Amino acid sequence: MTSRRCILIGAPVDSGKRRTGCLMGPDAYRTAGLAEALSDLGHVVEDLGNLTPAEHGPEPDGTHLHQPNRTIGWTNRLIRAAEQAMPRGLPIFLGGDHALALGSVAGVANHAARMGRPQFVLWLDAHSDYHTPETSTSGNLHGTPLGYVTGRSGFAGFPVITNPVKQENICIIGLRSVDRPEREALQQTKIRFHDMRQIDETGIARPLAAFLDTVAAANGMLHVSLDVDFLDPSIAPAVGTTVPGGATIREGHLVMEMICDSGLMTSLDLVELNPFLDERGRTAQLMVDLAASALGRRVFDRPTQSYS
Ligand code: 4U7
Ligand code: MN
Ligand code: MN
Ligand code: MN
Repeated sequence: MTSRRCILIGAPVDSGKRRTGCLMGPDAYRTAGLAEALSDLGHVVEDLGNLTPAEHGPEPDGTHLHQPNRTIGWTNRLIRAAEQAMPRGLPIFLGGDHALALGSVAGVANHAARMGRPQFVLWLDAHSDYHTPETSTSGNLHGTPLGYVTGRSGFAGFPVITNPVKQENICIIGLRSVDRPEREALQQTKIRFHDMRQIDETGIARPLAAFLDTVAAANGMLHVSLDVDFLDPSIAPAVGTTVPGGATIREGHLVMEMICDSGLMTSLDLVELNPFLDERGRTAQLMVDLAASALGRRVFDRPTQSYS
């Protein structure tokens, strides 16, 4: 694959849920050798270090939401970071919990709009993260980024979404835990979603290939958001929200290898790693290996494949 400038952006967001520890994620990825893995593949790697949230108000009393204002601060900061990085290279957002995607996706979508190109999002997750602050019963904002970036209402105090990602430009793969209000809302949308039962039946390559074809046909920009809980907890234990029945190591790598072959990925989130829950760094290592697959690591070179 052609050499890219990979811009590592540490985003130790830990406000998206109550169980803490994701703030250690960026340094776990560094310790697991992310920069070295990417430079070994011939890429130029630039590490911007860790961001801090933009200035924000104190947390309000009497709300079911967990740390909304800190999350607003992060969102403002990450939109700016994404907008600044996109013209220079391929940003890799090192989470941090999935609340970071409120900012990363909103920011890359602003850049795509400036370029006059459609933004697409591939969401690899056990959960659909399509809540709004109003529909969320947990009050955990890491369950809301797809609701936010598609322009759902209910995000009072958050930066206004100027370039919503079109529903039909989103594909979610890996689902096995969807709350009732999310399921009912999701079924009214044009979002493509594939649960694990479908993956069992068709394999993971088929729905992914169909989505990548659509992105290519539209000359789209592709943001990939990889939640650790996409993977089965037996291979990726370092996550607060374990749901059994997730993707295998090979399914994870195949997704990343196909993304690489497509040449379409323009930005990437690595989210929800909680190193405090890890076993000898194996989840951090697996996430680094998956990122390497997305950026060209392979056993043998193959001619460009058509999967559909
Ligand atoms: B993650 C949940 F209730 N839906 O809203 C919620 F099941 O970023 C989970 O995908 C959200 O890990 C999970 O709290 C957010 C819950
Ligand atoms: Mn998620
Ligand atoms: Mn999840
Ligand atoms: Mn999670």
